[in-house]
Amino acid sequence: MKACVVGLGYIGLPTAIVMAQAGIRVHGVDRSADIVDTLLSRGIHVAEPGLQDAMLQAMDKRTLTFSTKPEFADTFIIAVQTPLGPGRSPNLDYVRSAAESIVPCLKPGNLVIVESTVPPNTIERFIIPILGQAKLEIGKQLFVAYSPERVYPGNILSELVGNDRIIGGVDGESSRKALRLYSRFVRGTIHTTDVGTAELVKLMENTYRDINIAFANEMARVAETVGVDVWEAIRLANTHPRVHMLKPGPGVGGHCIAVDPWFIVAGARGQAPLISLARTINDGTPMHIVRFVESIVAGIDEPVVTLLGLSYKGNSDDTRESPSHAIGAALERKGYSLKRFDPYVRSGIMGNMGSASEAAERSDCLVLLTDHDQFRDLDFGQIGDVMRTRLVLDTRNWLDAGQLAKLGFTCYRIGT
Ligand code: SAJ
Repeated sequence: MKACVVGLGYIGLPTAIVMAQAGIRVHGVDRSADIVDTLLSRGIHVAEPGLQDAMLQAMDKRTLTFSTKPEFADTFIIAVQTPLGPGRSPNLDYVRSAAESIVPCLKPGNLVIVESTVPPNTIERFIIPILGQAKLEIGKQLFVAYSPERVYPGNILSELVGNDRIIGGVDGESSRKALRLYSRFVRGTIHTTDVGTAELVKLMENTYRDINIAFANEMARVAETVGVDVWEAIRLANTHPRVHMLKPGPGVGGHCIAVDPWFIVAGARGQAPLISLARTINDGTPMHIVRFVESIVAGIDEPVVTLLGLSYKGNSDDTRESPSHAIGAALERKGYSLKRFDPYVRSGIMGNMGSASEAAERSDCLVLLTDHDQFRDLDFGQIGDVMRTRLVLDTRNWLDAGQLAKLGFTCYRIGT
């Protein structure tokens, strides 16, 4: 069995590696020569625990190869990005060129699986016509399925194997063939369905999370207005057996949850007002944080603000769609001097400084944006000593407010 994985990003590369570990011969393809060169020289461009070691083992066993061009194989997996295009419409350019690139390699009996997140009906209306150029009869000579990735960045290797998987074949035989492939390395339950349902399930999962985060963010503002601590209220609400509220924060980042709900809206012809509203609430949250900061530092002459955390979520170096971009830019537009520190992001990138103390020097207010574990261990005594004014805004309820107060800080938390 040989598989060709097209797209070696944070889904395609781990998938190729896990399949190779399961004894499948895998050829990984990326159109970026830089990425392929990095991998061939045993480096890695995806920061994910354990990934590089697993990749090197597979390369050493010669079950994993890389190049910029697809090769003949039994199965082709498309795992390229689908960003938002202008007007919040899905940009399928990468999926199109990935599908076109495999057409010359397709032979009777091949299976093509799309893992990229796509709008409803993309496989039937967009992918099948492209694959049709191979002149193979779908369901008899060429088999096609959609199987969305569901892994959690930071825990990808274990979730790729352990999570349940959804497979939607364009027909029964396509589903069965895809099931046989994933059964080689998935330990979770594999659920088969039709292709349209599989496409929608993926979008629903991330939209479910987005809507629930929007609810939490809205409740934080309600709590601020009525004078209640939202964190305590959420903790207590979650003691109800059927309530599982998520957490408010500085906004929703990453390239999945902040993007995928728009894929539903784009195809829903006005039937998704709740989804649009949730997106709008979450997209408006960074400006709420900016107003919060303004109110805290009001009265300070030429305030200096320090952002703690630039990545979109804790213990990650990923800054894509991070709320820190919008918050930093808006504060700068308003004339604040800004300093930034994130232990996971390389120095210099986005103005990132070498240490928290350096970023806090002469600062008036720390704004904690990311729930990195390391931030809990910072020496706030030393940090306070170099600050001009000891103010903290915690947007994640992450720091020990009592401890900070003892060190002379005035602490604010969103949602209180
Ligand atoms: N966030 C909150 N409050 C919360 C939870 C998250 O404000 O209670 C924020 C985070 O800080 C972050 C954003 O939401 O900025 C998204 O982070 P996340 O950790 O919820 O999810 P992602 O984007 O890293 O990964 C999601 C996952 N989807 C679900 O949990 C339904 C993952 O399983 C998907 O594979 C991934 O999207 C994807 O690629 O689609």
